[in-house]
Amino acid sequence: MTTMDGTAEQRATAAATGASATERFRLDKAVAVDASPERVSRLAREVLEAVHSTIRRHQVTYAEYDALKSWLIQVGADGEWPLFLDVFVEHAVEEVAGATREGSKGTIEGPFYAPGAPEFGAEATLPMRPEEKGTPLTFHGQVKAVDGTPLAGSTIDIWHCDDEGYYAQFAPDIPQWNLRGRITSDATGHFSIYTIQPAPYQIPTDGATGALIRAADWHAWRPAHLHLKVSAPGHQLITTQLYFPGDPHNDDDIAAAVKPELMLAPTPSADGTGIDVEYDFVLDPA
Ligand code: MBD
Ligand code: FE
Repeated sequence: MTTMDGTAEQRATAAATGASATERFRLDKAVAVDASPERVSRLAREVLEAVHSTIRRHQVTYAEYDALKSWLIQVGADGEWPLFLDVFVEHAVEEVAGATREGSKGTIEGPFYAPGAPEFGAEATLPMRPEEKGTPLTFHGQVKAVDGTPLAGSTIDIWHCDDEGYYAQFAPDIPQWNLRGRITSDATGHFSIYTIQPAPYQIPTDGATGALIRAADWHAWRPAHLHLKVSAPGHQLITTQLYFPGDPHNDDDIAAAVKPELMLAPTPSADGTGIDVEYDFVLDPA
């Protein structure tokens, strides 16, 4: 929903979305990492030194220090740590993690993945509401190894927002698995997915992350994207996103997650009602 002044109406509140994303993270990812005291000390010290030097360089005042404190408290109160970190920090972690992979490019996961989506064969229509709005999208492709061998029985776990920018399980009144599914490639590694084109996504503007964006006069937009996790036995899982040419925010994604290799090349569908895209995934050996 975009109003005439270009701001989206908020149907999902930042705090409700944040609470869901925080709970999701606690269930799936909150594991202890086995880091040595030396590594913890080095990383923590360097981050703190960067903060100290920013304070000195810009002569930060007590009023500004207290504004920072209130803001950090509010990020937690709104449950927005997953959102804030995935939007502003995850891209650097992904860059490091993906640097040595030969196969398809990955990019950030973001805060809205939910494991356990419904499973399908090689040809699937994603779960959607009877009157699901949006341009019909057909997505074909093949999963291969780096040497070109087709990967039969690989899993394409796809999730995306609806035509208004809302994700099932992170906005109210959307069926649990809407626009989410796990597709299994056929004997030649191929798959076909029928869905609708997702809308550009505006991160919640009514929470702490939105307050920072407003105070800094940034914008809150991510270009329209499909999220995917592609995996096959004996191969490395890739987490990625795919984008649509012409989106106004492909060049200034607030989450810095767009890469040229992740741009789709849609063609009009044969019946003229939607678009077709083709994209192959190449997985590195495990
Ligand atoms: C999203 O949909 C998203 O993909 C990311 C990375 C951050 C916030 C919302
Ligand atoms: Fe997203």
